[in-house]
Amino acid sequence: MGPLLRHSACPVGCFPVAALMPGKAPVEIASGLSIPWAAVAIGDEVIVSQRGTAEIVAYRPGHSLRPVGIVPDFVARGDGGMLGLAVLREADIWLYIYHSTNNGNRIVRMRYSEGRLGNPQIVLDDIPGGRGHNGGRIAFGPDGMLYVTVGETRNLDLPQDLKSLAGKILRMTPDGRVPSDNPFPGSLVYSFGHRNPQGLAWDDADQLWATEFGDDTWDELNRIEPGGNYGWPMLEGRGGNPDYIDPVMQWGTQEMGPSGMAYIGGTFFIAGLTSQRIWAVTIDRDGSADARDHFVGEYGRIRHVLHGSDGNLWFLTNSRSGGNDHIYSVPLVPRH
Ligand SMILES: [Ca+2]
Repeated sequence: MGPLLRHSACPVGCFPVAALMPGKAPVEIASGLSIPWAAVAIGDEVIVSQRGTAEIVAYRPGHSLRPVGIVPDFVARGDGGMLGLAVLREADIWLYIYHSTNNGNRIVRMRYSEGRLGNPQIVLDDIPGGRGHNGGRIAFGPDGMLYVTVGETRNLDLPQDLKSLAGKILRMTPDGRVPSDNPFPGSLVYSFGHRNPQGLAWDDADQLWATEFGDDTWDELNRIEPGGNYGWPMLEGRGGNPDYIDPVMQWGTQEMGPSGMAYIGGTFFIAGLTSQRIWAVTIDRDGSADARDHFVGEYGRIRHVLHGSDGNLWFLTNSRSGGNDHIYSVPLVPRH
């Protein structure tokens, strides 16, 4: 498979020394999108959510975008709307969708069959939502559980309130129940003290990491521990307070503004939304990090990155006004 080796033998706590970076010349693979927020591969298709619309679309290489279904009870509101996607492959294929409603945010799942979405089943309803800081990234972990980022909805009382799902990362079974081994018995809360996390990725040791929009000073990359308190709103960025877990990396908000994240071949790729770039980050076993930015300003705001079905890094652009957004594919090459 060429030089892009995955270090599957890396023990717990160890990080590969190999690192990847985007090559030159991204190729546009989909266009005419309006604020695409998430994308997942199903078969030879890519399913895409767009923040302002109830319609889910599919892209297949060489074909135009195709609608595959409508999500009912959808409301576009502020930075909410049609947000995260995840796929569960059982006997059936289920598309999981995090979206806004009149009452907050909701996760539904819809069976994907013969190129169409079936009727929704509610996985989790009444997730706190608002005009801002809705979180919205969802992903299945290597343990088969669904992880969800929920923003604090601009209510600073909620991130430290374990009875609220706002300002949290949640962990649930595929049908929305509390796993018996969650850190707080009877609660979906996996970690707390978050502001507006929108990126989730697992490394080679199955360790969860999350990106988080800071307020006006520090954006964060956090190593997520079950039951961990990540400090918001008492702290933004590193504080050195033993009561809170400091980010492994932090960036000034103009240099980052992180939304989606992917972990590929030993490297974290982070979509710099505010900063209009892609960050490639490696973290050595001693905790020292190497972070390099790519495509600064070349493609505008970038909402999400993922490991594409062609093996490349895919990224989703996010224009301010919507209507002219793209998905690009770029090969990954060894860092030099
Ligand atoms: Ca923090």
